[in-house]
Amino acid sequence: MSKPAKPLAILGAPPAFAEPLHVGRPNIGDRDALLRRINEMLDRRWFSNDGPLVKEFEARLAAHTGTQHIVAMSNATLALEIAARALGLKGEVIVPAYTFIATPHALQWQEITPVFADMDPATHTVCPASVAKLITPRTTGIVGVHIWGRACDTDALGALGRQHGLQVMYDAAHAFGCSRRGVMIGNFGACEVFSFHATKFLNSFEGGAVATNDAALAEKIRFMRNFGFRGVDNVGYLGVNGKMSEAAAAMGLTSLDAMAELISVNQRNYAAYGAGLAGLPGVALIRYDAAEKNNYQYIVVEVDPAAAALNRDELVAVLTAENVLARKYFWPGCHRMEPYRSLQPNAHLLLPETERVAARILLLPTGQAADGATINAICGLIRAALAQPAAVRAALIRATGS
Ligand code: T4K
Repeated sequence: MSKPAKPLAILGAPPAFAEPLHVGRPNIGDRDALLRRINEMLDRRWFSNDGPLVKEFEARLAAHTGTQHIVAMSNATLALEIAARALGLKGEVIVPAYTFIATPHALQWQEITPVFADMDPATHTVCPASVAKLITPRTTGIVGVHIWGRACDTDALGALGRQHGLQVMYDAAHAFGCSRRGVMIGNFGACEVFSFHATKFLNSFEGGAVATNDAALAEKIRFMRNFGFRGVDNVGYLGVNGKMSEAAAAMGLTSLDAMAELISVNQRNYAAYGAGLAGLPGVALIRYDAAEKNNYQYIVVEVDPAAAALNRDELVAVLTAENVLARKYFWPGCHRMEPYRSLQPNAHLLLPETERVAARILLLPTGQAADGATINAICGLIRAALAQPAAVRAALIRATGS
């Protein structure tokens, strides 16, 4: 149970936290081990281009996921672009509207049209029935996204791919260390893409990787990552620079060493939020299937405006005033962001669940930067706000002058 909260900042009290509390504060593993790796890298004078740290990182990622091939990249967005190109995607590709903007951008950047499918509200992942309705003669692929590390319905998406001759790949930016029916993410579809951005529980400052069990695809992706070079003085493909640096791999390896500890911190935080928010009408933490592996890196709260005393936006305003920078990922949905808003102005008509759920979600701080006392205080603030909705609403109206 959380402690009684102090008076709310939105009602004129000082904020609960002097410094902003961010969602996505990076985890740091063993600092000395990181600095040792960086020092060794400096001594070697080998900073990039498939260096020993990148090779070690790839091998350890492969061991963790049980995937045959891992190709480390400078970030997940570029990894998605390279994977889509290596798979020959063109024309139209079906993606969820409820995802980070990088998923459709990686396609649109290559003049492939992302076609937005609706979500399954139970999992927040793409709804296979919605995908099926969007397949046209121009469709070449499906990109599923394992939102919050909860796996897509890979059986249904795989079946659609086989039935219609489409490539199926996954944006697994959230899903390193997660499983579906006991199989680690990294082993589904033609390939899967991880992100190791600073805000991910396992980070390499910036970074990503393509995981695949297809040797020919992995080889092609490796060449594309390095300008298409096939040995010295010979370019065999159109390529780009998607290489991971040695410094990034040093951080990635240091994160991997700490992975078990980072997941247990996230799990502990998830349990603390669960206890702190228990019993609040209309306020629900999303559930992670205890039978699967999950990294618990996101604290995702769904606020039902019909049952909760305040809606999501009101709660975010309350928390922001306290210096708790809750985020509304992935509102308002990619279809409502440019260039898609202009290119596909009617997309929302086919996305009722995305529209409904995206307006309810808020994310709260977790990871090593959030301790038990912080989480208790945040839950106390939410409880206090929900206990006095009329006062909060009046304060919000005064603040916005409307
Ligand atoms: N696919 C999906 C489904 C994704 O979610 C993402 C990225 C991608 C693909 C692409 O992966 P990468 O190309 O990035 O590898 C953040 C992250 O930048 C982004 O990586 C992530 N998803 C997304 C969910 O969250 P923003 O625009 O919210 O970033 P920003 O700068 O607001 O950072 C989030 C919070 O973290 C802020 O409150 C500040 C805090 N922060 C951030 C950084 C970088 C820190 O405290 N320290 C830091 O160093 O996207």
